[in-house]
Amino acid sequence: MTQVRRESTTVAIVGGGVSGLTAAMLLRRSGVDCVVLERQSRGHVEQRQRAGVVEYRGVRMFEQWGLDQLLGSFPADNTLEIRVDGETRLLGQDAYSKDAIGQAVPQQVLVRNLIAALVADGGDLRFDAAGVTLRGLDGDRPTVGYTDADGDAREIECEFVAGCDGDHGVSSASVPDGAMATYTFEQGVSWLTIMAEAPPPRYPLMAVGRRGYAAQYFRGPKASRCYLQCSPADTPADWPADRIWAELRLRLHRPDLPTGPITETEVFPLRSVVREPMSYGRLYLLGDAAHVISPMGAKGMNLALYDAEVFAAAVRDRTRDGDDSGLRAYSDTCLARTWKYQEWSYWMSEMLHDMSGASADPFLARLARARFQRILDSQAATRYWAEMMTGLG
Ligand code: RFL
Repeated sequence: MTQVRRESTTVAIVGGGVSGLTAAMLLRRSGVDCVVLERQSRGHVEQRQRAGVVEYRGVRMFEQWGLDQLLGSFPADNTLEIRVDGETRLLGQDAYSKDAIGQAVPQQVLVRNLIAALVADGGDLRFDAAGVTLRGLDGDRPTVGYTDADGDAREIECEFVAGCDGDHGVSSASVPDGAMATYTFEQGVSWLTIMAEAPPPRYPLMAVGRRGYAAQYFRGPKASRCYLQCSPADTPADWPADRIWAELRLRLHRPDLPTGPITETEVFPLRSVVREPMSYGRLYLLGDAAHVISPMGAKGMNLALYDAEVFAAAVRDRTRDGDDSGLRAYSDTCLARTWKYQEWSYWMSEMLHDMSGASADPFLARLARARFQRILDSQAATRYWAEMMTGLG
């Protein structure tokens, strides 16, 4: 029988996405040992396209940890263009929004930069880690088992496990029944998500109107992320490139929309998930492992960054000063922010879809338009919008 290779570390991090890599980076900065176990290859995680903006709070976080070089050099002010039946409305033109500028960073660029910086710093990143299992989470020394890229069985004993492996990962699934509540909400709306090699608009562009919701965002000087509200029964096969571009032109009211090769499409049901509490014994859930949020408010990656910082600071305080108050408060601290942004993303998502006729109820459609108008008319509502966009809310 082949022997299991055993070793130990302070924090075993399961998942090498945004939350896992950021937690690893901040832990290393704090002098805390950690090992990252990622199921996929390095090439795979470096290519995975998703989010695109680090909000102002996140930019400030990277600056405070001396890591702002990881964010690249595309400033993103908080301006959003929303076309309502073809008429432009600009949000984020107020002084508060102008003062707190985020950074346009395609998620895969941030992931690539984090991996390169961790490798350069001697960080322990292990890709192609198969069959991760978690044991002894309710004891003092949990263990994480896995099979490495050479097929060898390994086991890491640790003080803490950071579950950074997304919504369907092994971390949340390892929590015994009844120890954690899972709140799930299906919005009943689906999007066709599109990556295209086509120049983005000047500002992130959303459009509402009777044909349904649509959006186009920056993902690079010649790369766009686009969304089209679609039937939940649709599949990518229902949306050949010609149909996508024709529909985007109509919904975005951009007859001259520059096109380009479409590199990826997916049909994506809008849903939200929150797990409470975000910890069990020595396991702490971070990012999508703890909460999935509607992409409407562009907050998924930003919540993951927040969790990573709260977790890393709490482990640092515990290992350096014996102070475990941060770890005890971890779940409450992160859940307070999670629910606040869940509410905002839901509010925004419902408003913009109802304005596009998603509810099929003309009364609700008119209420949604009145709600939207309030953001433009009321200084207090404008300020609230800005606080949430910047991540300072
Ligand atoms: P990730 O980035 O999914 O990373 C999880 C990692 O865990 C690995 N893994 C495992 N590793 C080892 N063992 C296992 N058993 C494992 N199981 C899984 C996976 O391979 C992966 O590498 O989660 P993390 O770190 O929590 O980060 C969360 C963000 O990725 C996510 O919230 C955002 O992408 C959400 N999101 C957006 N967020 C924004 O802030 N702004 C946006 O505009 C935005 N747009 C989006 C999005 C997500 C989308 N999805 C999911 C389809 C647009 C889309 C289309």
